Amino acid sequence: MSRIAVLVPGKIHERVLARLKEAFDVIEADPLSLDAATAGRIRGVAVSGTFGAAAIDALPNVELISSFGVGYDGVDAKHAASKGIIVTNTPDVLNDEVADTAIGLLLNTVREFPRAENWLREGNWKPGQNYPLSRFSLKGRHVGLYGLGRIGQEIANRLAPFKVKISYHTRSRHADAPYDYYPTLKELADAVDTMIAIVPKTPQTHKTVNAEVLSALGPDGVFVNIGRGWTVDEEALASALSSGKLGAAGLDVFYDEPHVPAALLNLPNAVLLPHLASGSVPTRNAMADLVVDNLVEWFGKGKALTPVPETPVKG
Ligand code: NAP
Ligand code: 8YV
Repeated sequence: MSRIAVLVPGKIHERVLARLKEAFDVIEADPLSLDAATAGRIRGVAVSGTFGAAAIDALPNVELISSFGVGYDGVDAKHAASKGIIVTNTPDVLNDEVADTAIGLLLNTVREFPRAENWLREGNWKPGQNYPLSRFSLKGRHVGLYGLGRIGQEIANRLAPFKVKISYHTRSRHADAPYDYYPTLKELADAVDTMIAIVPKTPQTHKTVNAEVLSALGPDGVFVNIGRGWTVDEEALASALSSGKLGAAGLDVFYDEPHVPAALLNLPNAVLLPHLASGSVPTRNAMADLVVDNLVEWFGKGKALTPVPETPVKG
């Protein structure tokens, strides 16, 4: 009997490919370039990146699209749902890694550790010469979390021992969260001096961190983004950082990756990382396993492990 065909439309973690090949007939191709017979054989997809409506429509018998990453903004999940197709993502297995990165990025931004290390490596540490004191400290800060989901809650858990005050903004209040809730992002920004964004890329979050929000954080304010670059007006951010309206920023994500605007690259008060928050070998392996396990469970037992909320309930 021939094995179930699974399409891999582009580059993906090598463990996904290796494990898929043990269980499925893996076809590595662009869905729009397939002949009708091959397209008709494909029942599953494993994707890292984009998989839009045209790609979905090109596969008449696809049942499940397994997406690498917790953010699945590259996959047209609504269109898939309208056709009864399941979309899965990789939640939870990366919470700790991403939350750890958020804390590291926050400390690097506030205390300037990357700049200080560069200063040392450039041979500037000589008798009588010390790196200047950092302008900011984490001590006594009031941190506002824009997003208090799976990862946001882990960031909050890690912030508590730093003895900072924690508040948050989401659309719905978490009755059990011991933090002050602000019903709008602007109200949160007015109340805090430090903001960490960890919200998904949706039409509602587009450029919500704008000039008004950044000014509200103020000249001693710090902004960290570990969610999606989509959420930030990058021009307004660069302008606020260069004019001193905002103190400093730490960014793991950008609007048009891998493009990082020169206006940000040139700023001394911005710490910039290449979207690596989940990027350790163990965590990426766990994400890869979940991508494969969703396909294996669906085709073996008729139940997807981690369907996204848009997906029709099946199995
Ligand atoms: P999650 O559990 O779904 O949490 C999302 C949070 O965002 C919730 O608290 C949600 O609360 C809030 N939110 C959503 N839309 C909002 C809006 N319009 N206004 C205000 N709050 C809103 O997701 P997660 O697992 O924590 O992941 C969050 C995102 O982080 C992912 O979607 C991904 O884009 C990003 N991420 C980035 C990296 C990286 O490498 N840098 C790694 C992992 C994840 P309400 O629904 O109550 O509004
Ligand atoms: C990954 C992420 O880097 O999970 C997410 O939403 O942004 C990151 O963990 C990305 O998905 C891998 O391409």
